[in-house]
Amino acid sequence: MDTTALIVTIAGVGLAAFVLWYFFFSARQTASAVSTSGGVQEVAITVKGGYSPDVIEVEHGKPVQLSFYRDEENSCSEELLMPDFNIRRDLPAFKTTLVELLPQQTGKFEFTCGMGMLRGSLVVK
Ligand SMILES: [Cu+2]
Repeated sequence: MDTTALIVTIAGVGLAAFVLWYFFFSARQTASAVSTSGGVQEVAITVKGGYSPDVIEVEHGKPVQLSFYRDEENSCSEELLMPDFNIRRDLPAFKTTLVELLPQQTGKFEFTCGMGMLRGSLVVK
């Protein structure tokens, strides 16, 4: 193996490691809900090639209001599914859509786009 091949190999391995790190670690963003005086737990989520934040922590037994702002027209994210809460909602582009739910049980509940490609989770404590 000559020097050029070695450099290309190292660069390739480095790039692969970066891509893995990016998808599995850096993309995780956790946010805790902020309770209003009325006791509603509010979280704002931006939808653009994914959900940001994509891990949302709330407390059980109190109403939750998620406001999804869809900052793109990419059809991938036009539908939001929260199967554990029987929620299926259209998210119009460049608009905020409010999704309200009452988490009764603790646990981790996934939400995804209509195709299951974009993923986030609601962690109920
Ligand atoms: Cu999708």
